[in-house]
Formats: sequence, structure tokens, C-alpha cells
Amino acid sequence: MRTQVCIIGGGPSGLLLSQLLHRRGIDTVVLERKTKAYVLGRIRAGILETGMMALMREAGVSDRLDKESYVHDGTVISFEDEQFGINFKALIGKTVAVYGQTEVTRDLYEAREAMDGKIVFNVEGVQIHGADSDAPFVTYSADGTEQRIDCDFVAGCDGFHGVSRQAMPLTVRREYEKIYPFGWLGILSETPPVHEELIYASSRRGFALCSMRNENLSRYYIQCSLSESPSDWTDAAFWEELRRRIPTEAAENLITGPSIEKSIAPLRSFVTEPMRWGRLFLCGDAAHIVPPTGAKGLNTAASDIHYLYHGMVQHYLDGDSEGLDRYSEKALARVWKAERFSWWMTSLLHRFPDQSEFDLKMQRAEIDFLRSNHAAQVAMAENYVGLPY
Ligand code: RFL
Ligand code: PHB
Repeated sequence: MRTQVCIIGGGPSGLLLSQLLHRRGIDTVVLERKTKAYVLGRIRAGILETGMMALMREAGVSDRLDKESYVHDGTVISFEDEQFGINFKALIGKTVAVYGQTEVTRDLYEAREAMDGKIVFNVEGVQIHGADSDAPFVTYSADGTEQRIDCDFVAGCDGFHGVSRQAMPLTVRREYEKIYPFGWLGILSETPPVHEELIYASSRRGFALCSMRNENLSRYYIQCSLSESPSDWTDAAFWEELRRRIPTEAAENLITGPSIEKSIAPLRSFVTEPMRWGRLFLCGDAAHIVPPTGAKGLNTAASDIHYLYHGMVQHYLDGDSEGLDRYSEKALARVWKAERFSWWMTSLLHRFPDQSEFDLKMQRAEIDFLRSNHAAQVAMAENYVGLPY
């Protein structure tokens, strides 16, 4: 088989790239290790930046997004017993939207299928060959038979545990990583959200986040230790702990119910450089991970796709390689800013096991500054709604 761009990974990055390229007449094949149901069942991101929404519109997959997403003008920060709002709209005239990653992925799959896009599920043993040559190809097995795809370029959109990053030799790749000494225990419940905006709460017992998907679907997280497993937590224990970490008024209004999903995510900051090697381009979680505190993971994947898509269009339609040549540089410049913001929000709002009284004073001083300083609020708003592409 031959295609122009072989895309490894059928998550949001791979699907969005495939859909955007298809609309400009550029042929792709997407190779996905799991089933479609598995990909659609993963409960992950909930907040979309305006840049990502614009990209969904450009991909022609925004009908449901425009109708069903919820615009959020701001967010609430709670630190021990004090709360304040950061109103993005009033501060910088921009907003974010609540629209789950499951919905983004569903919209993209539907669009790809409507256009007869080629997506191969359940692939095994994907290997990238000749990425630094003029004739790269990808091999894999599906239904027990070996397959080969010859292509012009390979897009590694296969997430943090994928094979694409590993295909770059260690002599060219440099990795930067920070592992946080805690995780997030998250639950989804068919209950109304406790508040109209998200609440990021830091308490003496640890961090908690009140988020949502729609008026009858809530998403809550609490900071937990890495040694815990979701089965250690009954629903009742989760609700009890959440109540103790969020503002009193929210705790009193909280409507609880059975969880329909419960999982633990470790928190990590990670970047690999460069994001291009020869004809292989890394995108999204394959190249970088952020802790979820700043809601940046999916959105940063989308900005990578924006740069790669425009680079590909420039290459195929104008015969100009400038966009592809500068892909790694442009993507990384934005990635590192998202990394900084996510690290800052994580450091500000979590309790660290080895935190001293001095460290706590620093967090409180930073919170007081954010609560009272216009410039600090503008800086937070600009980062949260997403820096320009
Ligand atoms: P994905 O979603 O991991 O998709 C990669 C796909 O590649 C497949 N794959 C392979 N396919 C073929 N061959 C192989 N060898 C393969 N290896 C892997 C996988 O099966 C999968 O389908 O990466 P992608 O597309 O780059 O998307 C990244 C986002 O999923 C991720 O950044 C976000 O979910 C992060 N994230 C959030 N991002 C936000 O922007 N806003 C948020 O509010 C937000 N909240 C979150 C999050 C992530 C979380 N977790 C669980 C990590 C909240 C949580 C709890
Ligand atoms: C979510 O709704 O899953 C969510 C929202 C904001 C975050 C992280 C996760 O910062």
C-alpha cells in the first residue's frame, strides 16, 4: 500500500491531522493499535481552547461542538478557606469551552468515516523504517498478516507509550522529565455539576478539581498518592474526601451519585526534542506530556497539528518546505510555554509530601498575589485560554 502521510495513532492528534489533510487532497492512512470503542471510551480532557475549536471548524467537524459545548468565561480558585474567580472574558476578552475529548474523538471518527478515510484498527508490531531516508515505510501486522505502507512522511501521533518517539535514535533525541509524587483520582458521575464554573481547590488535605461535561454529567478529581488504586476508593469515600477539600458552600451543594468511571492518572511533565527526525514528525502526547492541572494536553496536541498541517499543505500545494523545516522549532516554542504553565499551576495548588512551612508560605504568597494583582490575573488568563499559535 502507498499513501502520502502514514499516521500512527488514531487518538485526537492522528484523527485531526488525517481529517485536515484529507480536506486539502492529501492522502493519509491511520494505524491504531486498539479498537474504535476503546479509543472512544477513554475519559480524558474536558476543556478546549479557542485555537483548538478553530482547528475543529477548519476540519469541518464543529457542528456538534458549536451547538453542544459550554462556554466558560472564567474559573474559580480556592485556597484553603479563601476563594476568588479569574474572569478570562473580563480580563482579556477570551473564553474556553467545555467539550469532552470523547466527543472530539467521536466527531472526528464520524467525519473520517463519512469521507471513507482509511483507518486500520487493532494493528500490532508497528515499525517505522528509513525515517531519515527519502523513502520511509511502515510495517505492521493486522489480522495475522504482515503489511507494508510506503509513504512520503510519517506522523507519530501514538501517545506517550507509542513507538514513534522510540524510532528516533538516542543520539538525536533529548528528553526532559519531571515526575510528581502524586496522581489524580478521577470520577465521572451522572449528577449536575456543583458549580457553573470549574473549581480548582487547594486544601490542607490536597488538591481537588470540580469539572463537568454537561448539565447532568460531572467530572471530579482529587489528588491521591501513587500507591493507591481506584478500587481502594468507594464512591462514598471519594465524595467525603472531595467535600473536605472544596469550598464549604460547594461542599454543601454537592450532589453525589454512583460513579460511572473511576481511574487514577499519574502526573508528569515531559518533553522530547527535536519533534522531527528526517521524515518522521512527532505530535501530541508522543512528544510531550503535561500534568492535567492547566488543561493543556489535548490543546497542545492540537497546536502541534496546526503547525504540521500547515507545513504539509505548504509542501504539497506550494512546493515549499519551510513549514516542515520549522515544525519542530515552532511546535516546541509553544509546548514549553504550556509546560511552564502546567507546572506552575500544579506547583501552586498541590500539597507535596516533603513540603516545608516555607514552601506553604510561598504558595500562599503566590495565591495572594494572583488574587489581588491584575497583571498576574491577565497572565493566568492568557495562558489558560491558550497562547496564540
Ligand atoms: P492519545 O490520546 O494517547 O492517542 C494516541 C493513540 O495512539 C494509539 N497507539 C498506537 N497506535 C498504533 N501503534 C502503536 N504502537 C500505538 N501506540 C499507541 C493509542 O491507542 C491511542 O489511540 O494521544 P494524542 O492523540 O496525542 O492526544 C493527547 C490527549 O489524549 C492528551 O493530551 C489529553 O487527554 C490530556 N488531558 C487534557 N488535555 C487538555 O487539553 N485538557 C484537559 O482538560 C485534559 N485533561 C488529560 C486530562 C489527560 C488525562 N489523563 C488520563 C492522562 C485529564 C486526564 C485525567
Ligand atoms: C476535565 O474536565 O477532565 C478537566 C478539566 C480541567 C483540567 C483537567 C481536567 O485542568
